[in-house]
Amino acid sequence: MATGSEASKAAETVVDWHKQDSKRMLHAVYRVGDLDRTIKYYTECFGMKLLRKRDVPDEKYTNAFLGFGPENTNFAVELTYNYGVDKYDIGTGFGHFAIANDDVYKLAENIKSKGGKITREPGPVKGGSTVIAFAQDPDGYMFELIQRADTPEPLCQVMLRVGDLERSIKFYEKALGMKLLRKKDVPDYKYTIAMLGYADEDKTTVLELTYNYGVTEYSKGNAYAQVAIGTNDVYKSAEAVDLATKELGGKILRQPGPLPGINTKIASFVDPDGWKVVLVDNTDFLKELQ
Ligand SMILES: N[C@@H](CCC(=O)N[C@@H](CS)C(=O)NCC(=O)O)C(=O)O
Repeated sequence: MATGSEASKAAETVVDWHKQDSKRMLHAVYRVGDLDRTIKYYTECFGMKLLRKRDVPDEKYTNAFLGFGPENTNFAVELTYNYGVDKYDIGTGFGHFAIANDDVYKLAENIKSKGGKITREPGPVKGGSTVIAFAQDPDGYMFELIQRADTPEPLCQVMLRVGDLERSIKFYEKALGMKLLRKKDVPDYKYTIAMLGYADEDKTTVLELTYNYGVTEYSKGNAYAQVAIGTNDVYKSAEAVDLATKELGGKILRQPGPLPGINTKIASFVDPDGWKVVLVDNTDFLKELQ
């Protein structure tokens, strides 16, 4: 068993590693029932670009990557189409992705004119002043549209609901070296949100964790899969995750190592709520893009 001083030394090593590492949110992975339908919707309604496509017939699936900029600098969505599966259950835990735009009213009009669905008209967020709207994609995934001046990263949030916000904040700080960028309690609407990430929330993609007062459990469904985070060393990053899971919950799913076939080094784990994260070696990821 680790003595007290060994444990605190391990914690210090982890903090040092997070400081040295260059972690970055790479993409969110989820399943869709018709790849062409989603690509059309995201390019026409949201203005995303199709960045790459990869068919893996041996495993009977196709991936498409879309986003607002190249994957070596920007966040992307990685859509997965499993041959023959046209419907998924999104569950109650997944919240939304978000798109920042300098004119949400115009964006919402554009979405409607292209046949897209606006489920919440543009206007100030309840309990605040930022202009938001919500759009729903053909599979039922929600996209919050957020009014914000020009930004290098329009694909700006992945929102997930959690059962204990303080536990989640500690977990993402310790396991992944994320910073708590902002926390906002909205008692009138009985929820608290925390923005976590690696740079300012108006310049990069952040994880938005939402706690609804009194709600500790959500269903995960089978549609949303995970976020991928780049790191300079999956082995060292996995050690940090391992320590965090021992203290706060969650579990390593895949020990760090190269993926058979493509040799990209990865590790994966679930957080205390069961949300999955994949760590991907930064250098291997750039090679995949070539
Ligand atoms: N109960 C909400 C809490 C989170 C929330 O309300 N978020 C704000 C955006 S930060 C929102 O969706 N507001 C809806 C509105 O203003 O119409 C949930 O779980 O989604």
